[in-house]
Amino acid sequence: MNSFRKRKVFIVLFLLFTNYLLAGNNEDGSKLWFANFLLPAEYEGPQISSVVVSEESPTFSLIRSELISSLGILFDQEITSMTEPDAGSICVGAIKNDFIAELINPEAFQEIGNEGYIIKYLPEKDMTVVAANTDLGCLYGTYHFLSVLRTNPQELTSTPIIETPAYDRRILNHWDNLDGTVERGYAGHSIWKWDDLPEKLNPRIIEYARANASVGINGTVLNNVNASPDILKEEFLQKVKVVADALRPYGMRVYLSVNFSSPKILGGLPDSDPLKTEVKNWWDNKVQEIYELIPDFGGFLVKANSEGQPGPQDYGRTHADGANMLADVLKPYKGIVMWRAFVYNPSGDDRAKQAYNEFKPLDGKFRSNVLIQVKNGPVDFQPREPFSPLFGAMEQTTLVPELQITKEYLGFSDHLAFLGTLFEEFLDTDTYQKGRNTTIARITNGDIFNDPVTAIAGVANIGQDTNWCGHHFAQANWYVFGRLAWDPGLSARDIAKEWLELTFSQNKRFIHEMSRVMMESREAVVNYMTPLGLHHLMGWSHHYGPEPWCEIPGARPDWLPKYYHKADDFGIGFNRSSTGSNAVEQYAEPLQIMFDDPQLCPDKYLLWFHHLPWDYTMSNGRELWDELCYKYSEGVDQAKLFKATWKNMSKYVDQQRYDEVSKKFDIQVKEAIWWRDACLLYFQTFSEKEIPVELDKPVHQLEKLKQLKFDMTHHN
Ligand code: BDP
Repeated sequence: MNSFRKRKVFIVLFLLFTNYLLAGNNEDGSKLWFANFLLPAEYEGPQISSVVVSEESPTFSLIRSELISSLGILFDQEITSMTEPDAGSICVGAIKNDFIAELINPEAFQEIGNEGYIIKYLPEKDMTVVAANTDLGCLYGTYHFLSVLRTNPQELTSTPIIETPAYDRRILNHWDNLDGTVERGYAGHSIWKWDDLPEKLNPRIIEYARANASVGINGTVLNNVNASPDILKEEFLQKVKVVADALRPYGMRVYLSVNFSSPKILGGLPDSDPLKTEVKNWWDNKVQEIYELIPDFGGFLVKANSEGQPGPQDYGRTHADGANMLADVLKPYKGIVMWRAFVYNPSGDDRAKQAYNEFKPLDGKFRSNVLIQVKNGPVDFQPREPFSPLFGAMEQTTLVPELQITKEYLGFSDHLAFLGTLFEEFLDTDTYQKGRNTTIARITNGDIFNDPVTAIAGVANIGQDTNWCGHHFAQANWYVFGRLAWDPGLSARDIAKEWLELTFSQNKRFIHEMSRVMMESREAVVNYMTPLGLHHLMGWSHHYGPEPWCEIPGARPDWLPKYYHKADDFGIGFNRSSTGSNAVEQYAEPLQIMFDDPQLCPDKYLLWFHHLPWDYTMSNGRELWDELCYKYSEGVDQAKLFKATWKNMSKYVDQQRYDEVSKKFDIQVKEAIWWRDACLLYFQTFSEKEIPVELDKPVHQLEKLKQLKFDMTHHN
């Protein structure tokens, strides 16, 4: 070999080696946001060599082992467990413990409640203290300490960190069926593995509990809202008990979705009329049976008289009659009822108005342990919707915001769409219901109304896939739900950065570039799927891909895209203004006036509230048709840019995750183009206008797109 070639080989080998060092070993995503890494050389926070956990309980022993193993990795040294604190110790304990009281002023504890905590570094002693009123508070403090140690250690030595959660109940809703499938799940089968229970617990359930506790999630509804009555059979309750026992040390309480007809189906009663004594007795006995097995059981989630599910209206009773009966039965055990407001009926003129119309008149009629669970938007978890007008309108009822973490309408687990921006936009929206700055977060977390208990729910995106959520970046949606449920004041951008650091790499360029991608990603999906307030354009039943033309003989009209986009020769959009369905009336002023007038209505909601001519002049001077073309086009460009950005990230991430995410971006770009072409070509048949010449031309033909048939099996 001549010396030039030798040098070339050497350079190639050298590059491969450095690449290997930088990228580290392959990661399969199973570690979630607990990536193993050493603290960087420039780390200047406390040096920790020992752990003192002052008390004993299952939760305290978790805290001890978590600190020993995590700090051992971070400091790359053995961390000892001691009984007396010393310089270099981290001390964790509850206020009732004398030695913690000596280290931290006990008065501080009055404010932090049952789940809050204080993290304080004592420079004169060189000790870090994590203190709380309860062992659960200490657990949350421990996880927060570990996260701050990795992402922002200066914070630990500057001022004490004092945290309390905004919502009392921060709950995941699993739409897991008892046969192991997951409704709208795109990450494999259910992690509960019901068939193995009660004998065998899936070890992943412990990791799941740890992950949830690390972001402050404290409850989980185990089964689908389209609930099988079988969940309440003795055989299943034994399984539920085993899961509940496993989750308990992590502060996770178990809840169940129940089928309103259970007394009839399981108990053999003639019906399930909530006002009948024998029906109530049946529930009484069932609830007693549950609490004997699971003393801290959280309560029920109920989807009633919605999409074919049974409910009190089957017997001429109201939602309040049904919810209150269950609430009375649960009350002695401090259980709650989360009753969903997701109701709509094909006979109404506008689906977006119906939940409000049914529930608003019931305000003041619910027991104090009934919480009404309301989806963020008035229709159904679309890429963008205005908020549901119920928020703020029910002053005497506690409302639970329901967010969807699984991406039923945002590209399943194939597209990168960071939902932090969606959740933030929603929680920060001012409802104006009680004057200015009555945001949805403040309306629902007890700031504005005096709710006895508050809650927030997220429909989980978790399954048996090795990387838990189907797409590596979809883990961030689970993470951000937890973080915002704890503190809705946090910014989505900061959370994205924090998650990237904990999950992938501390490299500044990587975090900068990828947090930008994450922050733009949901808007990109809105642009290439449903810009300018369009909604519900997706495929029938599976909800994947564009089908704005969809027609199914005999189908419910409100399940078809045409009901929503109303494209015709004149224009496009749903007239919900005062000249149309008047859904705007359900909002407080000044929103009502704003939404009602196309000149004042924000572009992002324009076609949600208005049916406008194709040549309508937008605020930027473009014609509506052109603007639509620009938006679809922008979405495709954004997806392409994400893919290109990721291409430059290979040196910062391991090969396996790099490759897997690359493949997802290939799909995302391809499907963004599919969405653009399908929607523009179809709407063009009405507008009869040209796509602006400066934009990319469609690559598909409408007739061919209409003929596509899907095999959805690979998506589950
Ligand atoms: C829709 C889903 C459906 C759910 C329903 C619900 O398509 O699978 O059962 O919401 O929330 O988004 O009850």
